Amino acid sequence: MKNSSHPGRIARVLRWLVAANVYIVGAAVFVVPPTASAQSEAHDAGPAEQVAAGNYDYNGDGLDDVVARRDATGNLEVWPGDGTGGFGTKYIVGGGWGVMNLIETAGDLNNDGNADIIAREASTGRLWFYPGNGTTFNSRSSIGLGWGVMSAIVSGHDYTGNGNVDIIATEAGTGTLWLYPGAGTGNTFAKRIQIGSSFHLVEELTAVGDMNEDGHADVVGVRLADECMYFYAGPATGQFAPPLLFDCGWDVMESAAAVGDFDGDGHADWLGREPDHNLLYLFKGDGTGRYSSSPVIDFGWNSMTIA
Ligand SMILES: [Ca+2]
Ligand SMILES: [Ca+2]
Ligand SMILES: [Ca+2]
Ligand SMILES: [Ca+2]
Repeated sequence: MKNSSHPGRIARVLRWLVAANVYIVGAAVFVVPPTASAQSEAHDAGPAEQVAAGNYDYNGDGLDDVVARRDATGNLEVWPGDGTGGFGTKYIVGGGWGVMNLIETAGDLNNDGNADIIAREASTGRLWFYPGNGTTFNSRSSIGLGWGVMSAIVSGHDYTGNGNVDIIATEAGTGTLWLYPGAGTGNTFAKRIQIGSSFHLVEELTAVGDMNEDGHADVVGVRLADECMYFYAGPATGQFAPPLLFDCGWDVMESAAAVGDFDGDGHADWLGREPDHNLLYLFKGDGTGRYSSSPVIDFGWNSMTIA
């Protein structure tokens, strides 16, 4: 997918149609989650917005933001969301992030109300916890060593149902998908649990939150076999539901990233980047696991690593 020479002409055309709000891709291939509508009613009856969207507010204004590293400088930047799908003025929160080979949003991992991030140090494989303070980040602490064997590490949501944010990671060599149950402190986790297998065949694993609003956080990922994105409905019993195909054409896309409810309509959304045209897309979740449209919201993000 990151190889832009990969044949993807049809997918690229479809992508542009989607950008023009012609919903061919989603309409053609999406399979509706079988229990989505019934459980959406339960969601409507309860205060589940926090579950659906997660915490992506890094500047403390209540609106979801994007964190990204400018790769040329190693600076970490906060791009404040404006609540309607656009950005306010970005600001730099610090330098030296070039030593990290993974930076991910982590929601409120330590339960203090501020969105946090995790990052993996390339030279050591150590995973670091950076607690947000509503503007930048407080002093980091170590989650632990050994994370270099993971091809994906995502966080930001509670997958066990105890109210604490967890980490999910794919072990590259075995394809095992691991769940690390969070303890609510940011840097301590209970014994990991295997929640999936063959995830080495899935890239762009993204902890998008509760996209179908059934009270359980979900993930999406792109299968290498067909470059299509699949929806993995969140677990009620520790395992994800069988994947549902919902969006193809990801041979021309990359950098899927969770972003909370970025347009402020109450449904969790996610980002994706098209490197050929250096465009940043917002996939607007519709509350059923699908997205209603995917407008281009910015350009020039090829030089960034999106957390
Ligand atoms: Ca914000
Ligand atoms: Ca926090
Ligand atoms: Ca869900
Ligand atoms: Ca939304």
